[in-house]
Amino acid sequence: MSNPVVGIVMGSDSDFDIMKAAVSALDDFGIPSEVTVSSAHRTPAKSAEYARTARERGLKVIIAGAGMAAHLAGFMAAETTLPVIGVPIDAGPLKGLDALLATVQMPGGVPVATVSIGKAGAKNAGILAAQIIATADVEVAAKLTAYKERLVKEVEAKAKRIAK
Ligand code: RP5
Repeated sequence: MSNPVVGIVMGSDSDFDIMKAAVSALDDFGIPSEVTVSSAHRTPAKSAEYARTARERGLKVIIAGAGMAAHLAGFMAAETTLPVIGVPIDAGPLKGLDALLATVQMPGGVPVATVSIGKAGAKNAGILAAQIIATADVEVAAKLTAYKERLVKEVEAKAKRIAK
């Protein structure tokens, strides 16, 4: 199996049920990824080290998912020049709005590409990472084109099913 090019990090194992949508999306495009748990608050040293060494370890994109006061993606973005995609997780009583704001509201100079809250966001994070990889990989680009064509066919089939 080839070396991972996308690092998927989450603040807790309780995020995995949602974050596995990012793993599957990358698997579907044949992009090798690695998965770990690391928290901006509970294991700050591990999170910083992960982000600092990501490029030299061969990663091209980091996907960081966290809930509540979700600082993981921003924390990683502070420590790397790789693109960081943030997935806000609906893990607490505020149903992800807390994580969305904490992830998306980065100060100027340290971007985090924030996707939607929860499973759709995790899936989109995987697809967005594939699109970033595809800027320099024609095979992945072709798979993305085929994926878009599948989406069109699926919607056409749905329209046919309910049309009157
Ligand atoms: C965040 O706190 C994690 O990303 C998770 O979404 C949330 C709850 O974590 P656990 O208490 O379930 O470990 O840091």
